[in-house]
Amino acid sequence: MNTQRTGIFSDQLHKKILSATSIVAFTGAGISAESGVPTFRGDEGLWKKFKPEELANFDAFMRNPDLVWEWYSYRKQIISKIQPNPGHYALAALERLVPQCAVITQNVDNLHRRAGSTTVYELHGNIERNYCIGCGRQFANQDIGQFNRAPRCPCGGLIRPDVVWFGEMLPEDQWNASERAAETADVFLAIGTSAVVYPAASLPVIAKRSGAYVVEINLEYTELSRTADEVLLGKSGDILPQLVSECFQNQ
Ligand code: BV8
Repeated sequence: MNTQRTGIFSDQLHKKILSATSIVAFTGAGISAESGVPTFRGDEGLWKKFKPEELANFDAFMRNPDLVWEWYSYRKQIISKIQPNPGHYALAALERLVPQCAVITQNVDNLHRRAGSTTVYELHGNIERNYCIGCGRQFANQDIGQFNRAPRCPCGGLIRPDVVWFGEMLPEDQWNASERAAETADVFLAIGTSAVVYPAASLPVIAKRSGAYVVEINLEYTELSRTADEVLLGKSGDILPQLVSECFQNQ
């Protein structure tokens, strides 16, 4: 039981964090919710209006490139207007306080890097990058402007967002680095994820099996809660800054 506590958090969690050589933060859409990025499966979640199979897969894109592109244009516009929140900044601060600290994110919004995290593994790509499905040429968002029709490359090929769609492999280098980080973590923080998308959702289990102390930070219990050593219910934008300042107040 982790009942013993001097501050908000259990003494056990304090001990684990302060003695950790490696801390991994595994994040999902929930960590960006307080920045104004809609989550996927919440009440007003992105998938509410659309079904993943309709939009976030290659066949849907080839069947109706303009509809899929319109959805990504809408999300790109949201992401171009938002800022990282205290949860992102707390993880960037943690990277400066712990010998090894990696962020493994399922998010495509680039907010961890914008908050100052430097070791960030993007499992599902990055919505600020795009590429031609014909010749592979890369395009930044500003190179292609805001289209509601799928833009075309000078070679004539369709341009798609550089995100991982359902049924697509994750970037091998990002997955391998994430698996290694999960296997060697002393503390594994699973933050703002419903833990239903694989293989990403297997990382907390890999960490647990490899001996990590697994802590879930979420508004509610999830598939992952039974695996976690501790579940901290609340907003990540509140909990993460409190956790970092309480554990490292003397540094
Ligand atoms: C693959 C990028 C190999 C695009 C995304 C059956 C069983 C198991 C697996 C499968 C299966 N059938 C198919 C599969 C594989 C499939 C899969 O897992 N499907 C699921 C749905 C069953 N996976 C794949 O296809 C993956 N590839 O397997 O490759 C392969 C290859 C070929 C053939 C076969 C296999 C690729 C998956 C990647 C899909 N791409 N996104 C885009 O963004 O447009 S997934 C999408 O979901 C996002 O990346 C998102 O990050 C991810 C997970 O969602 P969450 O981040 O968890 O967000 P969600 O809204 O669900 O939850 C938010 C949470 O935050 C909630 O719990 C909420 O309570 C909490 N929260 C909210 N606010 C706060 C908060 N917490 C704290 N503070 C707050 N303020």
